Amino acid sequence: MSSIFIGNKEYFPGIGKVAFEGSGSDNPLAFKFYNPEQLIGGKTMKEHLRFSVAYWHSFCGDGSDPFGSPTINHPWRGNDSMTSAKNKLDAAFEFFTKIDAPYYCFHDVDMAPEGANQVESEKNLITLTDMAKERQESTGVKLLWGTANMFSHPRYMNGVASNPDFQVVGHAAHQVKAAIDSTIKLGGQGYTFWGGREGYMTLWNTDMKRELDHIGQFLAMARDYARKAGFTGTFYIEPKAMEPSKHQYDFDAATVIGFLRNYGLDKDFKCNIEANHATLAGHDFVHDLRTCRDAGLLGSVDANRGDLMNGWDTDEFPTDVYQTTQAMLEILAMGGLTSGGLNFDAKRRRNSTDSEDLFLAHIAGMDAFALGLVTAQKIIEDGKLAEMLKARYSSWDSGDGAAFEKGKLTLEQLAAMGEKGEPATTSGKQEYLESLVNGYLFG
Ligand code: XLS
Ligand code: CA
Ligand code: CA
Repeated sequence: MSSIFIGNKEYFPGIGKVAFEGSGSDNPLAFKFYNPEQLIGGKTMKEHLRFSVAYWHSFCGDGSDPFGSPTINHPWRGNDSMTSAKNKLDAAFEFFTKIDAPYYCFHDVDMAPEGANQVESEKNLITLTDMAKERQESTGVKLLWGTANMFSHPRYMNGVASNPDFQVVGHAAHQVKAAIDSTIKLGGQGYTFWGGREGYMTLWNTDMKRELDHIGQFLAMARDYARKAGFTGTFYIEPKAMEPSKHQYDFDAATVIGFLRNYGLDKDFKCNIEANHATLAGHDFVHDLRTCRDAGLLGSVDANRGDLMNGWDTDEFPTDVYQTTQAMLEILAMGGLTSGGLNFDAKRRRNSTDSEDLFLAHIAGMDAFALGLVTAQKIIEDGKLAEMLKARYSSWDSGDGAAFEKGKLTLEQLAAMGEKGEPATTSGKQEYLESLVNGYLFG
């Protein structure tokens, strides 16, 4: 095993480049199902899956939670915040290279420490992103999307663009402009807005219509600036129902799609769907993916999963192959991801304290999505599910059903058809379909 290090130090010693060894391997630090070069329906797994590592959970998260202090020790901590940030960057690129992830995503403050004011923060960001650019060039790792963290700082406690105080919006604009500049410099394929504080706690103090108008206006300004500065990638809005706000404006995919269309943003913006956020809205992950696909607005995916027993954002690594299969079916059905990817917005558990756990967690997620991809392709090639779906709707394919779809019937004509007697009782065959899916998974 050869050492890989990006700066002067190897941060994950004893771990080499993770390779595909197949399902028979008992090496925990090998892929069992993710074989980057394997062809699935004419494209390699690597091209289909477009994996990305989230900078925040992987290199900033330390296992602390509201009840306890950190459990994970990061060996890149230095004597001051800029030294730590530079070391962390090297550790991150070492990890991306070893885990063989083609992409990463970051918030401004994940990579560069905040300064005493916005101007200093931007200076730090420029220094670190200049370094990141060099690291990208030397390793070949690319930026999937950039974003600004506009939810941690106390100035945003009442919202960002939705803040009742106009002064706050100027600060937000400064931060977004700097984050967009960095994303463009790093060749980012996307730019994400997750409105963590864009919501409200009580309607007693909230003018909802005005706040939404302000968000629409702010996003249009950000888009116009980025396009003028040469950004050709996709903007994403990431829905989330709650947490930290009681009610967030970007509640779920359907809400975001309506918002984008309402404010004329749907040509430049798409959705970035996170599995755990869909379940917080009371939907299955696949429901939000399908909603976006049907609207032509599925851009990218934050690949994680929640815990269905509780109502918060646990950001677990996605290891449920049933869910990854459903997700990959949606992605294949829309012709694959283009500028988006599968970004592991997931954190290892507080109790997963060994530094190899970061690798094991990503391997588990990458293998689960590879299995999902293989199974989804099997389902498509076999065609039985699609055939049954088509048959279920066949009464719309010809005759009066087709005339209805073409808008050629009046309500009176339709009502007359209702006099023909009771329709037949037709089974939905749900249990059979579910057993077919189990056959593709385990057969
Ligand atoms: C938080 C969100 C956040 C976005 C990026 O719940 O998932 O991490 O993905 O700001
Ligand atoms: Ca996310
Ligand atoms: Ca989340």
